[in-house]
Amino acid sequence: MLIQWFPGHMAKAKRQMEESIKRVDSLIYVLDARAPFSSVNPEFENLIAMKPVLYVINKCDLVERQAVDAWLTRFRAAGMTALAISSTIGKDASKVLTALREINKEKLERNRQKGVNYALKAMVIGMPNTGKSTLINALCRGKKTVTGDKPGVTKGEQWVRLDGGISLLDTPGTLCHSMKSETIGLHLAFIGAVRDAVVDTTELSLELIKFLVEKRPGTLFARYGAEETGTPLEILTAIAVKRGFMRKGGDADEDKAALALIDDFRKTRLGKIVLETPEDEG
Ligand SMILES: Nc1nc2c(ncn2[C@@H]2O[C@H](COP(=O)(O)OP(=O)(O)OP(=O)(O)O)[C@@H](O)[C@H]2O)c(=O)[nH]1
Ligand SMILES: [Mg+2]
Repeated sequence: MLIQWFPGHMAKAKRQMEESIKRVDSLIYVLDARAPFSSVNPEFENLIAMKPVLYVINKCDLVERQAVDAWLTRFRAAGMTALAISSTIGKDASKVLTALREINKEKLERNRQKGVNYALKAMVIGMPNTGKSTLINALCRGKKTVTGDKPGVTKGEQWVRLDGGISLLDTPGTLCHSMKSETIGLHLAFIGAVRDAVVDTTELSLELIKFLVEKRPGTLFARYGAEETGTPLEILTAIAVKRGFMRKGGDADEDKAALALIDDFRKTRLGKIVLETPEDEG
């Protein structure tokens, strides 16, 4: 199943980011803990080559701790500055500011020696729905940016000034023109980085079933009492029957079951499930 979504606002956002990067000291690159590899956008290569980057693995509350630790180890081994947080939980986000000062240490020190009280500026980038605007709100302890449970909420750039002289630039989440692989596209769709309306959600749910049966056997049985044998469609039908999703004529409503399954996955009602590990990526 091929996933493709690159609306006009993303193309415009990319052009703007290429301009705005000149005005910032560094980048905060927000990744989704469920798919840290797939949420790295190959089209940001030119941006990350220009400034120091702080990689923030966000939404860590949605996966097991050891999965996050494995990714942190991988990123750090590759020489990347990375940390893991949940923007929606307590003061977790404040770690980002400490790390941001750290990656700009030399610049801050140079300015201090010159007697300049320098305010850091960072651009927050990432795939859609990874939690960029939520992170900024957590850091400014307010609701300065609009957030939402779907991709493409932020439509244009927005500066937010924090106490202590740091300014953050929120940017619209952007995907790439074409996905590097089918799996990457699927993972991005599972985590809600792709607008559901442009995806066949029933087909997507069959891919999710395939993944779960292979990598997390027992999950679907535990949640729905559905036997995990047969084709993904047969399993989806079983889920519909178990959940009582029936059409007027008495047939199972697989489309409704598909939506419920995807929603259950996103809300961790199937458990904390990471989609990819560093080993998968070789
Ligand atoms: N569970 C969980 N949800 C989070 C976390 N951070 C953000 N979210 C949720 O993820 C959804 C998307 O958050 P946004 O901040 O709007 O994401 P964004 O990256 O700005 O999205 P775009 O502007 O569309 O690119 C919202 O429903 C947030 O509440 C987190 O750490 N954990
Ligand atoms: Mg946003």
